[in-house]
Amino acid sequence: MAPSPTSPLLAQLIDDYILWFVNWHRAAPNNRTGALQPPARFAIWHSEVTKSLSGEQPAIEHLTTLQEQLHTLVKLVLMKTPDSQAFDRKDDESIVTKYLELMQELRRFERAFAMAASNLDPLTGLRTRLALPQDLDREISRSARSQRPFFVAVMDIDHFKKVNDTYGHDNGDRVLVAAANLITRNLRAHDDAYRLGGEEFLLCLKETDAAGSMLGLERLRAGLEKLSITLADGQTVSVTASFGMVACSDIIKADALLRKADEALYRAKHEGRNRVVVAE
Ligand code: GH3
Ligand code: MG
Ligand code: MG
Repeated sequence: MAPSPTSPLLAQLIDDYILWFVNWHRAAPNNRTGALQPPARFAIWHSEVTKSLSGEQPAIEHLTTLQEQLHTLVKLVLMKTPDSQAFDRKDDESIVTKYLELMQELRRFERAFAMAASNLDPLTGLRTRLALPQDLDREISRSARSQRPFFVAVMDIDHFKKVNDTYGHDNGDRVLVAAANLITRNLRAHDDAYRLGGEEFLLCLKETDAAGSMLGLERLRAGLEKLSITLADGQTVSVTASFGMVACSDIIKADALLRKADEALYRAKHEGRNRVVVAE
């Protein structure tokens, strides 16, 4: 999902809806016309978000339907309630229920936008690949200035498809979370970790030398092999991963660096998996 400019507008829209609801409750028995007006910003937000996202958007259509249902319900109840009379309790409850449903949906959007804007992967909490090119370029120039190398490793879980096929996609996700948590525990303060997608991760190791980063990756590899991951039904499973490591000591483009790491990973897979291979 695309982040701004829709996120601030969405926050205002949620505020508008809280206010709208308070007004609706004050509408009985007076001030009925005000309660008929949906917050004007909904239409603006709706058009912004549709423009910023491509393809079919069933979630937004659902939200629009909820919004229309709520306001139709309000109109009907206002029409059937005689002036100066309180709303029927059942009518009142059905509007409250619809309003809460709409608010929950809006909050879901708010969380999704916040997550997208933060460049964090919702499943594992690691960084996504979106921030990677600019992070790597920054590291490459820093390393050129300081004449100190840094190390990039691509990590790919072995035979992960078999985990999904055997235990289901949800359990596959549990394995990904467990692997990501292990990566986080193994990282040092200035290292970075990314989820590149699927069962692939990228580690950026700094303030170390080739032997040090090899040792760190080896520790991670052995740690994953030993890790007993609990699945939804309580049974446990273990996985291994292969690593392709590359040292960055020259001026090099980020995509060339990643290509070298990928080639080393390919060799690690080819040579039997569950190992760390250093790029030539
Ligand atoms: P290899 O040892 O050669 O890496 O084999 P592999 O099975 O790990 O690799 P392959 O690329 O064939 O399969 C990767 C699988 O990862 C296929 C895909 O369904 C699964 N996958 C991708 N993203 C996710 C995800 O977010 N959650 C889960 N559970 N599975 C995912
Ligand atoms: Mg893969
Ligand atoms: Mg794999």
